[in-house]
Amino acid sequence: MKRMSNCRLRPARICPGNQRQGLTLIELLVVLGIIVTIAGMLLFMLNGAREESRRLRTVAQVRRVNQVVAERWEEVGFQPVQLNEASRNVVANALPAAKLGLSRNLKLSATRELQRLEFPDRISDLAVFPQFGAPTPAWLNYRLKVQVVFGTTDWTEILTRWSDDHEGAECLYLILSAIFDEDGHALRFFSQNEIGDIDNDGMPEIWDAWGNPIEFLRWAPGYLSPYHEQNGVATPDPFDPFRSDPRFATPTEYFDTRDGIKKPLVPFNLYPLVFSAGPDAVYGVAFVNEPAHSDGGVRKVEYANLAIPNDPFPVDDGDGYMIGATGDFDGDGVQGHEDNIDNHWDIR
Ligand SMILES: [Ca+2]
Ligand SMILES: [Ca+2]
Ligand SMILES: [Ca+2]
Ligand SMILES: [Ca+2]
Repeated sequence: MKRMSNCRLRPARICPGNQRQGLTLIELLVVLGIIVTIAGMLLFMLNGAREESRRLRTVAQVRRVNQVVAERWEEVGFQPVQLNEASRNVVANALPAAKLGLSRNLKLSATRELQRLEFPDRISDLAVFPQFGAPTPAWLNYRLKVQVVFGTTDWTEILTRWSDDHEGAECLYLILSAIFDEDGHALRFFSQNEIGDIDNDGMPEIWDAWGNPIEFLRWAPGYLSPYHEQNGVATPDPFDPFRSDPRFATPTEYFDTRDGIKKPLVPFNLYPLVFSAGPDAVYGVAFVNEPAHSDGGVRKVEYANLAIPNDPFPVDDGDGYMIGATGDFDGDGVQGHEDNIDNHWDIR
């Protein structure tokens, strides 16, 4: 009885027993439309949440890497250095008035050499024996690990197999595998699914939450950040307390990517750069070998190594870019670095 009376009040089509049953096509389409819209919104929210969780995971990874690297960076940079025999002879043969300055300058070069050996960021840092100082235990250890990975001590063979794609990320993997505390090496902070080999050359990298290698540059003088004011007067190189780098007296020029103007370069504070390409998988940083750039857009810039050994402050690559400079290198109109996650901007 109750059902009958209800039915009179309702539209005819939803009552059983009436002639028209079900929905009209238009109504069906409207309902479907609403369902699709709601599903789309849910999916959008879910995707947003998933992207946010990836971002947070990657920030945590970069923070972990940075903790390990920063601690070691200070240790290495402030370590007292001894001059090798060749350098001592150079000082001994110098004019008395020049001895002190020369000795400080050579010690600065020795410190930078130490930074290079302890923080390799390219294959050549490990393939070529140091020209300026002696090999360090950490450097020999990295070499040994490379030999184990490739199963040979023949570096000619290693160099045919170890590709320079993502070499910074691969060196970072080696660095973390060789830094120990009382509980073990620093790689233990990363699970198996955070480590992979994206370029299939046998040498692993640490992957961000989007499955791309976390890249590494020991010196990134072109990278603009709160650490890199590019003003050696206000924020000088902390490892050069006597300002013995000759450019303090006679600055060379560098290309300021902010305004495109060449300016006098006075050596400034440099800090290692650890960075994820972010959701767009594009690094947009000069030097990094990006697969997306393989058709000529690769920005591979070398550190200068001419008059000053291991000079971290090259002027530019002839195209106006210093190592670490950012830009739209694949020319698609998007600055690839803007969604990156790094240890300069994102974990302070
Ligand atoms: Ca590689
Ligand atoms: Ca690899
Ligand atoms: Ca990016
Ligand atoms: Ca781009």
